[in-house]
Amino acid sequence: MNREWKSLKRMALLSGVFLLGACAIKQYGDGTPREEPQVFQGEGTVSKTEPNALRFTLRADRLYRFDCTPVGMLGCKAQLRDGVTLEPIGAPWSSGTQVQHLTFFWKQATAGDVVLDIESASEQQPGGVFTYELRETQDDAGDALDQAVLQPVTDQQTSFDGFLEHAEDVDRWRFDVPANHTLAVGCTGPTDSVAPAFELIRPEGTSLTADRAAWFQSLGIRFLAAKTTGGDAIDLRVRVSGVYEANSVPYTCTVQDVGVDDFGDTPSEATVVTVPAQLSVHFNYSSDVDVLAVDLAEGHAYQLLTVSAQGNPPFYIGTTVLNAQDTTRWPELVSNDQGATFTAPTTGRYFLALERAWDGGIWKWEVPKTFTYKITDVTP
Ligand SMILES: [Ca+2]
Ligand SMILES: [Ca+2]
Repeated sequence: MNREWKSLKRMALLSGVFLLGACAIKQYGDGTPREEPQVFQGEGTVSKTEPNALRFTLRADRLYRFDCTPVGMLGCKAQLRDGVTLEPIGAPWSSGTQVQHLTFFWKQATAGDVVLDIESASEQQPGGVFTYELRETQDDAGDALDQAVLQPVTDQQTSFDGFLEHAEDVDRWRFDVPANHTLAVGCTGPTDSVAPAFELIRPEGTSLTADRAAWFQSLGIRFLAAKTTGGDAIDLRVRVSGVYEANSVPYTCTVQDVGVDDFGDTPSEATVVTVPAQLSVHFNYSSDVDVLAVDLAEGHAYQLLTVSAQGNPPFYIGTTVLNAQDTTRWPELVSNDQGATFTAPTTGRYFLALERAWDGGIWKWEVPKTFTYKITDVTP
């Protein structure tokens, strides 16, 4: 899994040009017939002193996509201008010199001429040749409830590409997830410093991940997970963040159904177990919580012990004990080779919430694992 994530990331980093070119355009809307989309293609030359001014006659109220591929110059820089006054429209778009292919989008409000001044993105190599394509396009996914675009999800990691066409763009993708299954999603941008913001929501808009975000630091990919108890759809909402704001930027999202949640996340969903108990517990994702309900006797001491498949205690587990009313908590009792010992102050129902401990120590950043959990009465 580690390797798959890494290779995904490497692919996203190294093949920016490929991703830009391969980004599929999906249609949504009311199906009203439209005239054939405009497409312009060609090539041009940039000298050391003069940009190449491309002129196009465009339609009103359309989204346009411009692609520039440099040949013998270092990246592309483009300034959009009004076709009559030649006044600049917005700031120039630049690919920079690392990802040399430039793609950007703009909404053309009125019909008429525009001019695109094309230059090299670097003064160190100011002249050269470029090829371009300008075409009418559509947002790849809308943000409204009925504009989400369905993406397949399986128990294997799969990925798809999207585009934030402009600073206000919000894309909504939809996944059908079986009841009590956990959906895991990570989205990356073309470089480490350019990543979109994303969250998982219910189709009607409630956030499922506002306080459940987790960071797989060793993989460098922010990874969100959520489940629906009823098997409803889960939506992924992607929007600009940070340096994205000045650009049109592609992104790649990886999705996986990481399986059935073996134990509920809250006391109301807890599985009742009888002491002494020995059971297998699996964390579906890094912020999964598995809650057990136990009946304990006043003054009795209980050992809470975790054992991994290798026979060692998995130190990244912590047990938080809650009393039945959730008025008292004993947080994150340690899971070392002795286990934690909990002495019940009164006879009654307690909840044991097992979750990943996020303290320092590199072993606590491991990816989710299955372990054995033992509850034993060790009253002297
Ligand atoms: Ca989009
Ligand atoms: Ca759980």
